[in-house]
Amino acid sequence: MKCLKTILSILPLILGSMAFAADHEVKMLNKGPDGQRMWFEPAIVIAEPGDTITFISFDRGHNSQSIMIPEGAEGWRGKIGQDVQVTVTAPGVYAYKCTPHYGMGMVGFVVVGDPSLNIEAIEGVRYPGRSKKVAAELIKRIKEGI
Ligand SMILES: [Cu+2]
Repeated sequence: MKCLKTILSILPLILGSMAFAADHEVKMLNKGPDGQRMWFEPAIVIAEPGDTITFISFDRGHNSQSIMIPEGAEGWRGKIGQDVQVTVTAPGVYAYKCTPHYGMGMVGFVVVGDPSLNIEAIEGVRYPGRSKKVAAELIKRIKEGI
């Protein structure tokens, strides 16, 4: 009986913490909504600490791998052609890529809380090929508050 009481007393704490964590879905696409080739949709996710991001293998041949993340955060490397779920805890901006299509502009960002914490480091990344232009446009939007 004591055990049940303990469970009942901590249950609201468990449910409470779950209720605030949202999941954000990002589709990995061959073609974006504006005709972009090789695209994460949405390319910018606004999240809160504790939220999860699920990268959906909508079209084949893509993955999601972190490039530059806030201090104290954990990086990730999804397998090609598979969904991957990431929990974002540390505040700041997370930059990630699709490994095979990075040079084709397949790059994306997750903003957790205040982007100014590490936006300079994110801007300092040497994005290859078409990602340079795509990242610059997305970072501009992040700085302008989307
Ligand atoms: Cu890809």
